[in-house]
Amino acid sequence: MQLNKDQILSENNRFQRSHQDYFNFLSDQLDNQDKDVNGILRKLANFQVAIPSWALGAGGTRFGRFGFFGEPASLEQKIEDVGVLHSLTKTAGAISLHIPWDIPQDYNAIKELANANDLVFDAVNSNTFQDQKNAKESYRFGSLSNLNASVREQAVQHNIDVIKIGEKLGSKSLTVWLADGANFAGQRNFQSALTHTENSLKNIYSALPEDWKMFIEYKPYEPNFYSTVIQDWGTSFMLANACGEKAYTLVDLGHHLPNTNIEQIVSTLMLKGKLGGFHFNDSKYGDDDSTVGSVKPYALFLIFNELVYGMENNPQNPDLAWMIDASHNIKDPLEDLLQSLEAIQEAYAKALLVDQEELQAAQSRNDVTLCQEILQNAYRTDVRPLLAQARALSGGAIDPLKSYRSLRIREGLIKERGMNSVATGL
Ligand code: LRH
Ligand code: MN
Repeated sequence: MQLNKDQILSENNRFQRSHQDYFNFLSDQLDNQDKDVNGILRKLANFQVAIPSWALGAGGTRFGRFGFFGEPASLEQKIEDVGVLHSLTKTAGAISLHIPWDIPQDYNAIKELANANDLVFDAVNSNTFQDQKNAKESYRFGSLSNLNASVREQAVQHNIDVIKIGEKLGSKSLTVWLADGANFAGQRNFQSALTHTENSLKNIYSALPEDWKMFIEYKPYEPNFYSTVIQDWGTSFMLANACGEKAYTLVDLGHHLPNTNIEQIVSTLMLKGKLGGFHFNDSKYGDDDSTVGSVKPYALFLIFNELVYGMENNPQNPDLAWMIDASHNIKDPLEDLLQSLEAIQEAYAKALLVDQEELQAAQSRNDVTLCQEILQNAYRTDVRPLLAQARALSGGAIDPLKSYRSLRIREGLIKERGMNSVATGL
């Protein structure tokens, strides 16, 4: 399924009048505050978020999975679904593949299909947290950290194979997330686990093409419930430094213990030039992989406030990789992703409204109340007309979710794929 420009235009005609009124009202307000409205619209239009190939079907938990109808059962159908998201939002211009869930059969055909949907391939993700059929070694007791050298070699070789797949697709980065750890105290020697992991990562790093990046993703627990080798940002940061200048830390918002100050972690990593990218999602308890901004929208805003500051003041940190990492148990995956894309753009737009100079001036005077007011005024601004205008100017939908429904896209996918097609992935 592919949407065409006329479908989007006829949809936008329905909303044009009310949207223009809202947008004019807001841009007048912002003009009066000397905000660069066109500058903000440009930044929103250029802000592209990669969609995870593993989040286009219904996820599940160990307690069960409720399939969602018309799921993409092939890599081709996954690319088409991301194409639909990008046609509606013009902010989802990339797909992030997970290997071996998404190994292309025909690389040229896959690249052509991505091109036809105006998509590029973002980071490729390795998988040494599941045993593959006919695999020589098992990852039951870890992969890159495993005590057994031939298990580590198998895991290192898998990552090198993933890089090769990414190279054929034009990807420029590898994301390494390790489930490695222990379920019980005494099960593993922490130091040997970390040392093996560091050496294994260095072996993968040495196979990284010159213009590639390696993202090291940390997580405090799950699937191991006593310790995880790469448990927090500090461990990832240390390993990235040990590997070299092409290695960075990847922040998955769901990979933090309750009440962790993630915006401070972001600020520190940007100052040190080691923040590589994000996996956006939201969570109330653990790694819930819920819709972005559905639980802690203010925390997401504070993170973007640090990102905007860092993007203006930390040239030592490279351009960031923006990705969603979510899993959908009861909602239409495409509706969920449309909401997540909206929440990310909303947090970014609000952060762009923060007068960083005014904030620094208030901070230098220790005017705490004014510091709060500067942030909260930006956060309390309804920026949705800015998002809609940026989309419309890029040929996207003024209201992607309403148009997704009124264009009956899910019904169309079910007609094409049937009720019981199942997507590979989580
Ligand atoms: C681990 C994780 C990682 C992916 C997986 C699908 O929790 O966030 O980024 O490999 O989800
Ligand atoms: Mn992740």
